[in-house]
Amino acid sequence: MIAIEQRPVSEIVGDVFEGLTRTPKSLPPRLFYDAAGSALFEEITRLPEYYLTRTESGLLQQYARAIAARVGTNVNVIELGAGTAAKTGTILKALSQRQLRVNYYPVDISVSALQVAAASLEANLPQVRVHPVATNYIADSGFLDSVVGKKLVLYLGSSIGNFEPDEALDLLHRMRAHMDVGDYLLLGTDLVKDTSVLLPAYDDAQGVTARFNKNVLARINRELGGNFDLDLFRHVALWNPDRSRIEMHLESTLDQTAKVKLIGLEVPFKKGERIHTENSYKYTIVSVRDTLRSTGFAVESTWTDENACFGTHLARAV
Ligand code: AVJ
Repeated sequence: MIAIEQRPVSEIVGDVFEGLTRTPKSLPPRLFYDAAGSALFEEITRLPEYYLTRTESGLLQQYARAIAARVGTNVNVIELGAGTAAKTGTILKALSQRQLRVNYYPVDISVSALQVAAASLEANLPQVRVHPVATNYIADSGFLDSVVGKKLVLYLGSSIGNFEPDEALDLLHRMRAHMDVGDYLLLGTDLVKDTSVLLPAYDDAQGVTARFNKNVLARINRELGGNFDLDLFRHVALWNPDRSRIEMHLESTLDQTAKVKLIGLEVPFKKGERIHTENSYKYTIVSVRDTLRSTGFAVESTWTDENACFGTHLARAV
């Protein structure tokens, strides 16, 4: 038998090949989140311009008791894309004041993030039983069936904003299919607002978002032997009013060709040509209600901050 030595094929090969050979070029936002990119995203959430995380945390703190009162007792909490679950403690605490034990199922693709979540919650909230679920909730919603009893599904942080509207409908529809009438969904969405607030959130003064965006090229260099020169690309964030979304792009500042050695790819760029790296859809309270209504939910409450920057919506499966 001949032993063929194999180096593990990076999981990003398909995305990179497809994205960089099509016109116009694009790369999916999931490529942002390797260890370096996840650390940069954490840094983004603390930027003065990035109002989303702090506004949502404030809303959850302010309304946790109201949310707990509304969903009632004997609820099991499932959080999609939980990450390190930094914002979830307030909700779990409010619930644990009304029921003896709270089962909490953080769902994330990152095992290391789930470990952080479990460790901090178990230390701080002994009534909470943490059951981490390491899976891709977008591809697989079957894990919801293993949770017995009443459910409160959390989908926070405006994560839904990365989906095309039809994909968002599809995801909510599939979630609903694994829920019973009377179960609850708590959804966090960023809201449409003036570009003077929206744009700096995606193009901050310290350039952290630019580094986050360019990390996708750095990652291709690291994992696939690419030779992208990060200084020859410009971070572009723009508001697309027709589609109600922030777009992020990487724009080539000159005619150039990059190589990606491990997949034998040459990628030519014209000066000004862009790689589309992210869409971040912004909703209105009306569009959230319509989206939820058409996927089998009824919004019972929407909470927003005083500037109506961010919405936290509690919806009941009907
Ligand atoms: C994690 C998708 C909610 O769209 O605001 C932050 C990602 N991109 N800055 C967002 C992101 C650039 C973020 N989400």
